[in-house]
Amino acid sequence: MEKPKLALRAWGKLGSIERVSPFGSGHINDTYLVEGAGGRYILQRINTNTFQDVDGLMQNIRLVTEFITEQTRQAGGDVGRESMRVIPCDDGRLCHRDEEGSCWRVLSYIEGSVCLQKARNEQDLFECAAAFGRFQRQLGAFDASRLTETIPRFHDTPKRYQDFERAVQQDTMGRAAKVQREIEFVRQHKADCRYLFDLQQRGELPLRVTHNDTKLNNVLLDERTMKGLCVIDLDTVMPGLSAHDFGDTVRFGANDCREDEEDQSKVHFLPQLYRVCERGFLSQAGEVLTAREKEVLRWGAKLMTLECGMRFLTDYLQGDVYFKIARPDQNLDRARTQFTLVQQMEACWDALASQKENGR
Ligand code: GN1
Ligand code: MG
Repeated sequence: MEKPKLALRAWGKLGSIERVSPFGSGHINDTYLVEGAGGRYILQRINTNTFQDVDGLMQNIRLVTEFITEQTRQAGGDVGRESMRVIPCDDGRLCHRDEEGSCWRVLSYIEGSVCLQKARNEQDLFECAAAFGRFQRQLGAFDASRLTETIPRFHDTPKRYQDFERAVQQDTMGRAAKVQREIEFVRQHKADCRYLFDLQQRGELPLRVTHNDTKLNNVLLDERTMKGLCVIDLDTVMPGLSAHDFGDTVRFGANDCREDEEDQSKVHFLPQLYRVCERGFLSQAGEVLTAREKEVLRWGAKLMTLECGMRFLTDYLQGDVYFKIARPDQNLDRARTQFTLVQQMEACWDALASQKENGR
């Protein structure tokens, strides 16, 4: 625990620190809860392999959180709890670089909030989807050109496919032979990878300010009412597609399994939960989305799940260098779970059409 405590010296203004403990379950950054005389805070070490332009990233977060805070104020909401705040170091910088080159930041801790790994019921999932729908609506008037692209081509699915093929060709760990079935599954979906990308290129889908990592555990709920309070993990806020934000909520939430389930017979995509996500998301974002955007939501669900599976499989082939793992084969299990979910979405594809499309 020495390094986090050392880093906190850059925030003398927080007063004496009593405890620093690991917090949350992110796959990329290291997160700690800081408790001290001045209250509770979140401390994070930013993964600088993943995020190379930390200053651009912190600037994005500052711009977006300030914008949301202002929107919340105007709507008469609870400013202290409905957006997180970046707490600058004593010298005014948004993050602190230590002697080893690690970057640290401090964020406000939202009191009376909970973060769930799995929805306990439909209402939890509805609140998650609604929180990301609201995020998109609140940022509807934000000029996306002010944002740095923190991970270039983050949800460029055709590019993710190319990265996957390269990892298969290189096979640096000698693992490809073991996962031929999974490789084949991805290859059968090569053409699908282009679907939303091409629509956007043709001007049929607009670029919006999107969150790009819209899973349940990136939303804080009020511990008393269990209503969505605030969206967290803003590292990947960038210009993007609304279908992707909707889709990642479905990927993580519209099922009854863990993301890294080892037993594929326990993995079930649940269409009724898909509808809950759709209702929740549209309850907030519906008024700003175009008819075309609403029509392609199911593609967002399928492609975010496929893309995430490709990324886990790519990382497995490359030796688990990107996503944190706690056990061998965890990335392979994560990939398999995503592919099972894709298959099950395909099995009920017609039923996932937007209500309007169904009514035609
Ligand atoms: C990562 O850091 P975390 O766990 O919120 C990843 C997402 C993946 C997700 C899979 C920057 O998010 O893209 O969808 O894991 N974030 C980054 O659970 O790559
Ligand atoms: Mg996260």
